[in-house]
Amino acid sequence: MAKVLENITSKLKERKMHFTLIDPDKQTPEAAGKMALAAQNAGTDAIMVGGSGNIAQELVDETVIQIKKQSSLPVILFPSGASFLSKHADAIFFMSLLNSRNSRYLVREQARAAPIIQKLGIEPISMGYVVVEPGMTVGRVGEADLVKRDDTKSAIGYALAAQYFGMDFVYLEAGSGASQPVPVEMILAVRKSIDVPLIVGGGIRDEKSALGALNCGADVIVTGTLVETSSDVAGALSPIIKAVRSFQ
Ligand code: 1GP
Repeated sequence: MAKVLENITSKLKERKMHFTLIDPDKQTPEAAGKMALAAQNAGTDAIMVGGSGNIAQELVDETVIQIKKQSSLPVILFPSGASFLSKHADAIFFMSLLNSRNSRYLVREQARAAPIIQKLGIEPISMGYVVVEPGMTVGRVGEADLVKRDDTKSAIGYALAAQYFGMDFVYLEAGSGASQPVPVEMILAVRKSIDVPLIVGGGIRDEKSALGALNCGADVIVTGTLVETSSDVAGALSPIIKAVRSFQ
């Protein structure tokens, strides 16, 4: 098993995890590095670098370089497409937006990126990505046939399909900045149906919503907007990470 996946898999046997999402488009690379360090000090386990915009590869590169320079956390790319790559990243979520109507987001961007990922030597971590209402920008840009908030059956179907495809993770996404996170009933039902680790993100901004997702079986919680909008990143993340660590 490759290094980053192996680390995450062995940690998940002991406890739940928290990943911090940084969008290269939202601040300078320097500021992204500072955010990563603050998130590390608060106890986050990894930095995901991603965004739905059309981001220049140099900016992705510079952002990853600064995060690596200022923190010692693993950096995992969370790409919007085949040009969202950096050889400085430790790994990439090699993901398919399973409920996209456009084959571009299911497999075509991935087919363009795969040989480059191989050449750059970035560790691919396979992930099935499922976008739930409200879906926000990623739902729109990714042309997702959004899973309705009460359609637990569809969520289970996509998650189980991901597992049967052999994917390492399932990610239930409400969309960055969502007013409500993925419903807890949906998380619980999906968790009961699959064996692979479950990542949950979108709209988690406080301890209560983090605990809701964790109690229902989320293995990894992702927060992005909270970090972007806070002047005290460590202070904002601490209660959420405390919730994550309370499951040890
Ligand atoms: C988006 O799930 C992540 O991909 C994070 O969402 O920005 O709402 O925390 P937020």
